[in-house]
Amino acid sequence: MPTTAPKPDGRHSSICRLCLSYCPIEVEVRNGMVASVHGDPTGTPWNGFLCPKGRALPAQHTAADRLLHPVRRTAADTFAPAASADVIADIAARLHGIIDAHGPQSVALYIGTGVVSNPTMQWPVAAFMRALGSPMVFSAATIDKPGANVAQALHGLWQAGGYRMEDCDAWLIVGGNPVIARSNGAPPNNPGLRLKEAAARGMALIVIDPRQTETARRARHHLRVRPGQDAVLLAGMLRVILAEGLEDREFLTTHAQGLDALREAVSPFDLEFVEARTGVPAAQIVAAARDFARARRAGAVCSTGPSFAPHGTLSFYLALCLNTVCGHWPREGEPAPFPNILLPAFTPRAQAWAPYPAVGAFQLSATGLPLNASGLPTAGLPDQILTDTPDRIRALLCIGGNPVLSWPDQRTTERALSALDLLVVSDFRLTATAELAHFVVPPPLTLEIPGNTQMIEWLKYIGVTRGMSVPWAQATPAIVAPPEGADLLDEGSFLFLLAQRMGLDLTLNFVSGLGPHAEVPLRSVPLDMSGPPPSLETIYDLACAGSRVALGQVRQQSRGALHDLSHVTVEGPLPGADTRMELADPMMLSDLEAVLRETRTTAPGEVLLTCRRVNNYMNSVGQDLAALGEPINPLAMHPDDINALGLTGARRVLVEGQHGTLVCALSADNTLLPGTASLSHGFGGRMASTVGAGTSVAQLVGMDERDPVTGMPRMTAIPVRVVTAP
Ligand SMILES: Nc1nc2c(c(=O)[nH]1)N[C@H]1C(S)=C(S)[C@@H](COP(=O)(O)OP(=O)(O)OC[C@H]3O[C@@H](n4cnc5c(=O)[nH]c(N)nc54)[C@H](O)[C@@H]3O)O[C@H]1N2
Ligand SMILES: Nc1nc2c(c(=O)[nH]1)N[C@H]1C(S)=C(S)[C@@H](COP(=O)(O)OP(=O)(O)OC[C@H]3O[C@@H](n4cnc5c(=O)[nH]c(N)nc54)[C@H](O)[C@@H]3O)O[C@H]1N2
Ligand code: SF4
Ligand SMILES: [Mo]
Repeated sequence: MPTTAPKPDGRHSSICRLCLSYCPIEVEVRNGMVASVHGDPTGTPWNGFLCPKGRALPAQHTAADRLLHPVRRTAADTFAPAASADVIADIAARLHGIIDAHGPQSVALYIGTGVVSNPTMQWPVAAFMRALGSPMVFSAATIDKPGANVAQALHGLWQAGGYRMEDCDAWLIVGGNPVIARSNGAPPNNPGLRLKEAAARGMALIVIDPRQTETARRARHHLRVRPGQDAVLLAGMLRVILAEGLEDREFLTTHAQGLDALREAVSPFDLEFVEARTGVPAAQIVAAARDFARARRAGAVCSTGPSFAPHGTLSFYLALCLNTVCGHWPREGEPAPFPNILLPAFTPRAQAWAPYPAVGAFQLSATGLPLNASGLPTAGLPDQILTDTPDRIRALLCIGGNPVLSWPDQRTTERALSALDLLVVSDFRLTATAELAHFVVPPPLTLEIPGNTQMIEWLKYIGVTRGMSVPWAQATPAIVAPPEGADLLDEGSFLFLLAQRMGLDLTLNFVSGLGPHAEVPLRSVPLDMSGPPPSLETIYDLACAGSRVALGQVRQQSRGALHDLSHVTVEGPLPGADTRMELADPMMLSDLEAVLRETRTTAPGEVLLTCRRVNNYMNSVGQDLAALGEPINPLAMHPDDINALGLTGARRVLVEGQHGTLVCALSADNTLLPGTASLSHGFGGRMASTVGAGTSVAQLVGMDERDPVTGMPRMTAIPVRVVTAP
């Protein structure tokens, strides 16, 4: 529950927390309400940046469709308002009934991207499920970039992390567009400007993307890969580097193993083969590989493009191999690239962490999908609800997520959610998912709760070259109070009160690090269950305990501040250390061989549908706000394809895939690679309803091609036909 007193009328410093850029803002408060939001102009490392989503924060807070009190489904299938205390009592009773009959495993929890807006939810969420005794914890991370964590487990890690882009002479982004998506693959602070500055100082930006994105336009080498062929291209680059002797032999001798096996595995990926498969001219591959390898410092980062394609984990793995083969890891004496600010102080070392298990023993019985280094595969959740085995999931708590529009195979998702005995949604509006819920419990919005920048620092654990690359920290109190008369519960308080009602004890666990390689030992903090829930500031105090810079100090600098952490340098390895990173994981090399043999081609008339993000919307958030324009989500195609397929002049088209069809608007877009099309996700509503604007691409995504480890289905490079809509 928000505990900080709201601010008086006037301008106040805060942080936009709609995406992981966490832009510093100034909020104009009038009559106790958010009147307008501006980028903070006072010389922050964001340079006053603010995007349309941030400007629309006031509209989000005052939206007419915002839920201001819990609702429960009635016998007549409508929603009736209810007091939060009553709703908690009802949910507790129903959970007790389900657990008594079927065991704790029948209760699952899904935590979505809402965690970006209120990170305090993550610890009580995990604590609640531990207390319940259910392993069924799912998150949006496993339909985002699960291959990142699995690849890091298979490859091992560099204890000091990867380089920051700001220090690099070459930088490789595979299937990401940080100029628009902001938080992936470039510094979080105004990535568009940072990429421009980097290009101006001569950094070789290499972008692998079928589309000529806003990011690719700033690149020295834009490799316009055919969708789904990233592993082939990365293997080809590795082959060039090894054939030309550009590897860092000294580094490899001490810190890696498996070089000979990797060399052999990539040897069939010669330039002729790679050009034919990827569509990227051989000369470009060679030039990019040389720039990457010869750089004094460089980094490679994969984002959603390769993640959503088949062999996603392999692409992440090969990107790590590129870093290691070229020795692009920070050495002893260099400044620590990601030293932690609001995360605990730790000792970054020029030493490898050995690989660790990528797959756990627990499996989802319906699909056989295992618990893996990124968590339990969300794409296996619907089957685990629809299965008729005794261990089926019967209740789902959905916290800050919108499965109907974000999970693959929308038809199956809706069928599964409708089959639940209990669906509880924490969201601030009646989303396509909330429409299927038995209870919806709305939280306060970002400017009504405190926050700080710790969350961005976490990104380094899900991608070694990501995270807070400027030593910046900021904290914000709640700026305004929730609307008068509202009955709102932040996610942690909701779960605390539910646990209290169910007689469960919650213990918050704080970890920083990956797998077994925590930077500091795990801290467990049992909560006092006898009184009210801890305030969000209390949870932040616990989460930031032992931080390199004290949260109390950060709170006092309300505009945020840079901290001089230049004294934190990379230290030498521990004496006798002989841990190595692995270049030839057997599972990865056998997947590479499978890639080599693949002969999939598109049939005549088919195009490959790709994913993309748009500036005005954060996944499914914002489409209801008039301030952000009309949410159309047209299918984008290259004008030549529109011509060739006889679609010239068509306003609406029918997109037919193996898993469904979709009617959508058509737009000509000459940034697309001919033979591809693109659609964003998060638009539209339920399949049967007319609620929601734009079209939901989840209707075209299937689940039959799930990665055996991460469960990631094919969410890009989907073959479709496009015809004029009747
Ligand atoms: N404005 C805005 N910002 C966001 C979001 C948003 O919805 N809107 N969402 C947030 C979230 S949850 C995430 S995970 C991040 C995602 O951040 P990014 O991963 O940067 O997302 P995109 O901008 O969609 O970039 C993906 C790119 O992959 C390309 N691509 C598609 N298929 C392939 C392929 O097979 N191979 C390669 N190499 N490229 C391919 C697409 O053309 C696209 O340019 O953005 C976050 N930030
Ligand atoms: N086809 C296709 N599918 C995709 C993707 C794609 O590009 N294409 N992208 C994938 C990726 S990268 C991701 S991360 C997932 C996203 O999957 P989800 O996280 O399930 O989807 P979102 O649309 O981000 O839903 C976030 C929900 O949280 C709510 N919310 C926002 N802030 C708060 C808050 O503070 N508290 C609470 N309780 N709720 C809040 C919002 O209203 C919204 O309904 O989707 C994945 N699915
Ligand atoms: S990029 Fe836009 S949505 Fe993201 S934090 Fe900044 S202003 Fe907010
Ligand atoms: Mo995501």
